[in-house]
Amino acid sequence: LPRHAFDREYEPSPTAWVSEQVELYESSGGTQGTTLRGLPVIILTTRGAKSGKIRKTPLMRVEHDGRYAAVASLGGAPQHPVWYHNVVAEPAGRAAGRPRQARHGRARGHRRGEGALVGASGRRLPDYADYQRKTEREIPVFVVEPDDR
Ligand code: F42
Repeated sequence: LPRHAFDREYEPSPTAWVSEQVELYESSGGTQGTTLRGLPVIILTTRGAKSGKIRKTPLMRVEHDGRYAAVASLGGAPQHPVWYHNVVAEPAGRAAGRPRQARHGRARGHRRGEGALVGASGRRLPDYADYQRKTEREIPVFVVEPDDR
């Protein structure tokens, strides 16, 4: 889809600090709003499984073998974030990741029980290990492939 098609159907997150981060990231061409508590983020774009609206979700930029791992942690909440279901329904999303360079990627399929990736992200971003301990569900991890690979 051309970029304007995404933008026309874009529905900002109802969570103000989240939609403000996306707004800042995009209006600055990926030079501001690039971190959360000092750690880099990506902006994952999905289509709402029910509404068909374009949703943009900041996520931690967990790098793994030149790819990103999108971790559906939601702070260790008992349920998956809504964007998880959007990715399952339509795996081809987009991710803008690098400041200045605006790398886009595609989420290609999700992998359950991705022990290695959760381990890797857990080491890099210790919060994820804490989140996993908080919840009964297995926190899903998606592999987000940059387009330039
Ligand atoms: N969340 C994470 O899970 N992992 C992270 O690593 C992470 C990092 C992060 C960094 C910066 C930042 O600003 C936020 C970060 N977050 C992270 C939070 C993340 O951006 C999301 O806010 C969070 O994961 C919650 O995602 P969510 O999809 O559950 O969002 C809710 C609040 C939401 O927007 N809901 C919408 C709504 O209107 O209530 C619906 C969105 C939607 O896709 N709806 C579907 C549709 O079809 O449009 C269907 C809804 C249905 O009924 O099924």
